[in-house]
Amino acid sequence: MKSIYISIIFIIVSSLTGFAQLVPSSYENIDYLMTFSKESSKSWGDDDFVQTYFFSVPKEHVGNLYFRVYDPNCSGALDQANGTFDSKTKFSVYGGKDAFNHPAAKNVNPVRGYDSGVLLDSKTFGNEAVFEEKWYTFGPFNPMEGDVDGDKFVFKLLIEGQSGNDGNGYRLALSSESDKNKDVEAALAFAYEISFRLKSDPKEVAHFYPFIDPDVTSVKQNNFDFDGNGEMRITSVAKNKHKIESSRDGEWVSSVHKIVEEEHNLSMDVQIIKSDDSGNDMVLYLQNQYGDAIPFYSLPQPNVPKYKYKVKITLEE
Ligand SMILES: [Ca+2]
Ligand SMILES: [Ca+2]
Ligand SMILES: [Ca+2]
Repeated sequence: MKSIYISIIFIIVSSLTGFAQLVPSSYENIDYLMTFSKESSKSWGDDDFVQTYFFSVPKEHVGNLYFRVYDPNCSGALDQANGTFDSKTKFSVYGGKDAFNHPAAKNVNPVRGYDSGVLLDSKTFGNEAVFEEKWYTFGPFNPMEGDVDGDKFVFKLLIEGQSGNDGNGYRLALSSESDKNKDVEAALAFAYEISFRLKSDPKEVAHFYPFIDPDVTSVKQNNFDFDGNGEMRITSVAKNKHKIESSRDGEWVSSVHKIVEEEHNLSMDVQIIKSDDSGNDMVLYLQNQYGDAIPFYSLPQPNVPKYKYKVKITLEE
């Protein structure tokens, strides 16, 4: 009885605090997404000055949708100054045919067609103090304005560094209300490449949750500009803190890791562990054996993966 009672309390507390469509999520344990403007050197930690995020909503959802951005301006505590804050960042919401399904939309680089679909709304932010550590809301949108993908509608948010050379730190949320973050049931946030700021405290481990489809036999992880600042590893049902290659300042590195059947249809946990309290912005993406990028969900699917000892069952002696 006591355990049932505790479970009920846990569910209530989770529903109040566990915003499923907040990016970064509490599971990821990073401070902010980080997008630099075009005149910045890539060695500040952003390789292409464009971040793409997707939000999928079940077709049966009824009611308006809102996309919200926390601290959209580039001027203040969450942002990275390079000289004075003189950068512009454009936030755009896309729906309609091909917003998600165009192959370029899922490319890790802003190749031709990355901005596919119908532009529903956009706004460019500079160093306006009025947006400092405040939420800005796009919408309302009708779910049917999204790109049809099976039993879901998918929307795309593009965050593009424009003129200037500073880094814009921000958070994103999908919400069913305009003035606060309220989850849309069973909606998911995901991206194919993430450009982000790690927490300063080296005791805080960052986590990313790539989802492994049944046809994946190996993954190639690629990371940029970790500054040789610690180590990276993968945990899954079959990998126990498996160490992976991590990058130095301004460089890309990659490493390939075999996938076993037990890891299919689950998220893996890519962990980043810093060795000191320096500020650090970097980029991460994974590819399957065909070179296609693998989605990171802001929530692990179906939950945080744990290594299982003796996961391999051998039928013969
Ligand atoms: Ca500047
Ligand atoms: Ca900002
Ligand atoms: Ca860095």
